[in-house]
Amino acid sequence: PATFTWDDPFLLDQQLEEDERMIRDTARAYAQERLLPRVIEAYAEEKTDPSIFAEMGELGLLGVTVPEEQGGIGASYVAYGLIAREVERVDSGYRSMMSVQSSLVMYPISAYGSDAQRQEFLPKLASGEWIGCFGLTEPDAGSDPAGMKTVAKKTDGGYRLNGSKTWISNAPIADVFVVWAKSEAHDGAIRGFVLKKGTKGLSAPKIGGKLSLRASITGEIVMEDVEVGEEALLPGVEGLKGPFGCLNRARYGISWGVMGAAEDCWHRARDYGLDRKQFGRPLAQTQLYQKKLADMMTEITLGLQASLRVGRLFDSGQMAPEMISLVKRNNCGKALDVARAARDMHGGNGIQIEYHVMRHAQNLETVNTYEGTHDVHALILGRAQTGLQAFF
Ligand code: TGC
Ligand code: FAD
Repeated sequence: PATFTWDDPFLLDQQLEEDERMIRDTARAYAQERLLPRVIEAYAEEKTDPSIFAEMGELGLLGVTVPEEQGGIGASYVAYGLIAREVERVDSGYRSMMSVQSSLVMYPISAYGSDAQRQEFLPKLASGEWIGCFGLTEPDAGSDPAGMKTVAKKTDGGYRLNGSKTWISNAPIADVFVVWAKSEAHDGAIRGFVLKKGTKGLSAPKIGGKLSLRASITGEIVMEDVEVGEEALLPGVEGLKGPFGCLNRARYGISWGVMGAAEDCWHRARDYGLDRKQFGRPLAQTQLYQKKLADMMTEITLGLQASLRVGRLFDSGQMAPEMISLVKRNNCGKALDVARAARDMHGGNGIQIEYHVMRHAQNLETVNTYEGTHDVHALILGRAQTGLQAFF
């Protein structure tokens, strides 16, 4: 029989293409060498470093699936997932910064934008010179974005937007705002608009006091009579399928990302159990500790294999959104279980920031909630198999 590789049980590495491995290695080196050393201070002080976007851009880690002629590198969805895994191995907030820029800002401009919008925005978003954000959620419309109140009214030569978005990643430091609004000129259909920082009536105050995702800044988007020209409208899509098309990509990336955070917790728990002795033996030599490590190894191995499969289906044009609900939901839930167990296995040290595991657990609370909560994805999967929708 072949030798068992404990940290890659199903030989995932072997299933990757050479260019995917190279992108993965670039992301891993950057995350470990440049992000890990600053995460404790960033998290403790709730400080977001905007220069991270330019650093990622320089390495080609932003918008990797965007075609080359539009400013991306035309890489596979598997490569995008591998980047998310490496960045989130350090912190979910850093992955959030990357995935909003890539899937929620560059993707809609690439897929639904005009040539002029692509030329104006994509190169600067790919280099990280400009930071983007995505406004869908509102104070009274979270799981049910169809209930949004933000409106765009037709003016001579453009639109006037009014409304507010909340819980928006990157918003307070953003240069580019992709926002979704009900457009009166399109029979009240949901349309996307690309707004620029500095436009009169547009502001993005920070939301403070988060006990999760503290390395990633979050804010509101307030629009008070924001006047834009026709060129701000994303011409290529109408209806909720616009924002959902972006969410499919971001949710898929999250399914990989959370496995990276879970792997970090698993490896740290294993190392801790090998070092720490109680009752005259390493913790890792007790049955309960080994059972927890076995559960972690199992869920992470299955979760990564599932995300790889969905990524390959994405790349071959066979992705169905329900596949993504399945892996987003399950991998987030399992990663949260792994992080909480790792916290417990570190004993008192587990609550200390230097041991990293509680930070991951706190972050994963957000990741389990955003981009469709664990239960909302259950309802999507329930509807898919019964034909009955149970949302309302
Ligand atoms: P429903 O009737 O199901 O669909 C309305 C229209 O949308 C189409 N559609 C999709 N298209 C593409 N991909 C998908 N995944 C799609 N899901 C639905 C659908 O075909 C239909 O099109 P059409 O042409 O027939 O009109 O819509 P519903 O109103 O019943 O919604 C159901 C529900 C609950 C599943 C949905 O609203 C939902 O997913 N809610 C969760 C909201 C959410 O995920 N918000 C995320 C906000 S962004 C965010 O969190 C970013 S955090 C990023 C970070 O920091 O990393
Ligand atoms: P609610 O929808 O009010 O849900 C509350 C609870 O009720 C949940 O448990 C939910 O599962 C449950 N529930 C809701 N409906 C049903 C139902 N029909 N049946 C059973 N249970 C139900 N949004 C953006 O647009 N852009 C961003 O960049 C962004 N970044 C975020 C960053 C952070 C740090 C956070 C916390 C959120 C972010 N969000 C963003 C918002 C996020 O997508 C929403 O928080 C999420 O969609 C849930 O909406 P809600 O908070 O309004 O909760």
